[in-house]
Amino acid sequence: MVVLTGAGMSAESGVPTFRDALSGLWARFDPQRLATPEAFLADPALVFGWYLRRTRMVLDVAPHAGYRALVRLARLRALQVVTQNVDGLHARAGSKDVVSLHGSLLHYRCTAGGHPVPLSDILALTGGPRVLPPRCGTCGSPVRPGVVWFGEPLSEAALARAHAITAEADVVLVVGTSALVYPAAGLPHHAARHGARLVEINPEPTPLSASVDIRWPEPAGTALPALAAAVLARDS
Ligand code: BV8
Repeated sequence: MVVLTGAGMSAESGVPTFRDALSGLWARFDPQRLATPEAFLADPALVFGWYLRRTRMVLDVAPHAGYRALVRLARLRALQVVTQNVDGLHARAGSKDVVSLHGSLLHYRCTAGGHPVPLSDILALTGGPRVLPPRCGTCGSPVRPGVVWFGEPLSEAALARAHAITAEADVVLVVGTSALVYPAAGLPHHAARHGARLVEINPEPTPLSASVDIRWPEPAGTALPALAAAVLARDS
C-alpha cells in the first residue's frame, strides 16, 4: 500500500491547506506566486518571513488521528508514505522512510552552496512579518527554506523512489490532495498503469476522481482510523 498525501492530510491538525486563503501580510498573495524563486529574488524579506511563520506554525501543531492510523496500518500491511507536504507531520507521528517530494519547512540551506543551516538558528530570528533572510556562515549567500518552489525541479532521488514504489503498489491511497501539482499529481496514474487500485480520500472531488476505483468522500482524520480498524478487525 502506498499513501500519497497532500495538504488536506494536515488540515485537521490545523495547518491551512495550500488553497486556503493566506492571512495577514500575505493575504493578497497567491501561494503559487509566493512559493517561487522569482518571488524570493524580488522580495526576500516577504518570502522568508512567510516561511519562518509557517515553520513556527507547523512546530506548534500535532499530527491528528489519521496520521497515527497510518502508523498502526504500517504494522499490519506493507505501507509506504509519499507526501507533497512540507510540514514533517508524518515523521512526527512515527511514519518511517517517508518520501518527501517537496522538501521540508524544517530544513533551511543557503542559496549558493546549499550549506545546511541549523533550525535553531532560524527559530532564533526575531522580528516579522517581513524577515530578511540571514546570510550563510560559510559562503555568505542568503538562506532559503529547504522546499521545492514552483518552477524548481524535485529531487531526482525522491522522484525516482516515488515512481519505483508506486509502480510496485497494489493499492494507492490518495489523501487530501487537489491533484493539480505536477509531477506529484502524475503518480496515481503511474501506479494505475502498473496495475494498482486507486482510492481517493477527500471530501471534495478532484481531477483525479474520475480515474480512481474508490472515492471515499470523508476527511482523512475520519477515514484513515476507520480503515486501520477495519484491517485490524479483518486480521484478528
Ligand atoms: C517542476 C513546497 C520542472 C513549497 C510545493 C506539468 C503540467 C502542468 C504544470 C507543470 C508540469 N510540470 C511542472 C509544472 C509546473 C508546476 C505545477 O504543477 N503547477 C500546477 C499549479 C499546474 N510544477 C512545478 O513547478 C514543480 N516543478 O515540475 O519542475 C522542472 C524540471 C527541470 C528543471 C526545472 C523545472 C514543483 C512543484 C512543487 C511546488 N512546491 N510545495 C511550499 O509549500 O511553499 S507544492 C504545494 O502545492 C504543496 O506542497 C502541495 O503539493 C501543493 C498544494 O496541493 P495540495 O497538497 O493538493 O493541497 P491543496 O491545498 O491544493 O488541496 C488540498 C486538498 O485537500 C483539497 O482537494 C481538499 O478538498 C482536500 N482536503 C481538505 N481538507 C481535507 C482534505 N482531504 C482530506 N481530509 C481533509 N480534512
